[in-house]
Amino acid sequence: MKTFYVSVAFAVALVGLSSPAVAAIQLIPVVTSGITSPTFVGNAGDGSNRLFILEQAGIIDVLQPGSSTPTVFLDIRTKVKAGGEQGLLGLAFHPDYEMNGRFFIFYTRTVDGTLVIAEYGVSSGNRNLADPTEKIILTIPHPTNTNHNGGMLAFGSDGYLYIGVGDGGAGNDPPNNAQNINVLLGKILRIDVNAPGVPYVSPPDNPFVNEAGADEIFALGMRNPWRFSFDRTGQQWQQWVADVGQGSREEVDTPIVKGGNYGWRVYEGTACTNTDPSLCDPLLAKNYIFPIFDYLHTNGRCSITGGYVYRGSLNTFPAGTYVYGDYCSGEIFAWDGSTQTVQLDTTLNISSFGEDEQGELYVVHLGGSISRIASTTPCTYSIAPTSQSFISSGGTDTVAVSAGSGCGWSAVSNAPFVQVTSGMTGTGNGSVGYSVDANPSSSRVGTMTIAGLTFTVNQAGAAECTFAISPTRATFQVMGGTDSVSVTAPDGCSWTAASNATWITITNGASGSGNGTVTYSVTQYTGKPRNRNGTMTIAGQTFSIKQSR
Ligand SMILES: [Ca+2]
Ligand SMILES: [Ca+2]
Repeated sequence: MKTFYVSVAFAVALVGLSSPAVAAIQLIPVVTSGITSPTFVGNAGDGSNRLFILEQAGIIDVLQPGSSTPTVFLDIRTKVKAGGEQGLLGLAFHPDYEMNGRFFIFYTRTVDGTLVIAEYGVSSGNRNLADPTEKIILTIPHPTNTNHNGGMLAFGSDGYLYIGVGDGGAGNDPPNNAQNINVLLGKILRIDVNAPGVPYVSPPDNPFVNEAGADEIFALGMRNPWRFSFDRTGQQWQQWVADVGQGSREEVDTPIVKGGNYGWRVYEGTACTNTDPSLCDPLLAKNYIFPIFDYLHTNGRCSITGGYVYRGSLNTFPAGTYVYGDYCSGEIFAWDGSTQTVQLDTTLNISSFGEDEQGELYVVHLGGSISRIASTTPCTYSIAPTSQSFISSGGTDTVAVSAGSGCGWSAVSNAPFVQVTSGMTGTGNGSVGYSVDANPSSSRVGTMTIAGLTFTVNQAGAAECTFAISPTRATFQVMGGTDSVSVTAPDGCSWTAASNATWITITNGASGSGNGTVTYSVTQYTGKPRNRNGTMTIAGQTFSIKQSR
């Protein structure tokens, strides 16, 4: 963010939003009061579906799912110098937060404005309160100006903590910090916070390890990388940095490559700043990595606020869309890989975007609100059937899912005896396959959750099954013949029929459930002695056959 305008806390007016002619998104208010100058929203990735909100003055709030009233998670206002571009600016939860409770913050220190990366932990007794014990990870002197602090923290797919640091402020980076590999200003840093016994180490493959240059640097040439994110898909998450421009161009850089030089202060976006005009020689252009796009300060635009690549399942945007905004114009943009489009033109001062655990996106208004970005045509889902009954021996079946194009869903079993065997996830219409285990005990009910809907499995239990056969015996003459046996059993109770003699053959009904019939044949008998006796085992009962010559 280039400038925090006067931070008067006012009830956010979500009225007054104007929409483009074909509005695809809308803002759903999540928090509209009780927070002052919010700078970020994010999630802990711990399955709790809570949101965490930063207030610039030095408060982290926690918001329970479904609530609109956050409560204080951590208050470090006494440590933070806030106002303008300074304050509590960044928050990242450790990838194993659910296990270790570790999280990291980025703030500007009281008195001197030094940038501080610090670690905290959740309190041992209450997951909605942080332990106030601070562990300083890294400090970066930032003595000259109050602006261009950067402020973003996020973990990459490599488990390392990435840090966006501004160039130290003023216009045109007077000390040339962003191009100086010996200072941490104007950089993307990457550190390992999992090394035992030390606050951090630099990953051994950082570009300036074992050579000139600060070991923490991952990429350089940044002006004010206020917000960046990782596209959480694929094995290696691609990093997207929105680097705030100076007087004319706002830019987005991706991917961020190790040791890459993203141009500032030689270039602002794709334009030569003429601060170091000789370096803009086209022959030297290969030294710099240019943005994938930049946009001009037209229509009141002045400061990009980086966002996220959409990977949610509600079709809020096409999958893979990069969503971001402009602090001054209030516009929310989408980049589809080739074109920037205005999705919504708001009156918000967009200080940040954020993601929930499902990958749905939020927009943060510095004036004091958090809103979820939603489609104007939300996804709807249905399943058919909604329940199924199984016999005690179990079985397999499928459930059809109906969903709009682009609407994602998942299927999980809530019962240990039911397994989802196919269609664990899908988009649009699809099918879920599942299996049900045999049930040796009493009848039972289990559910699956498919596309957010409940599917019920009813299964009979073998322990409740009683079987009777009628008749229980038969007599045949020399020529043999065919006959049948009736089985009486409760619905869902499965049984089998087997012959125990080579001269008795089951011709139909070798298995069944509930009431049924077994038919069999008896061969001709000409041997000795005069009589022979054989049996079948039907539903656990013995059926006797006597044949006389
Ligand atoms: Ca070095
Ligand atoms: Ca650049």
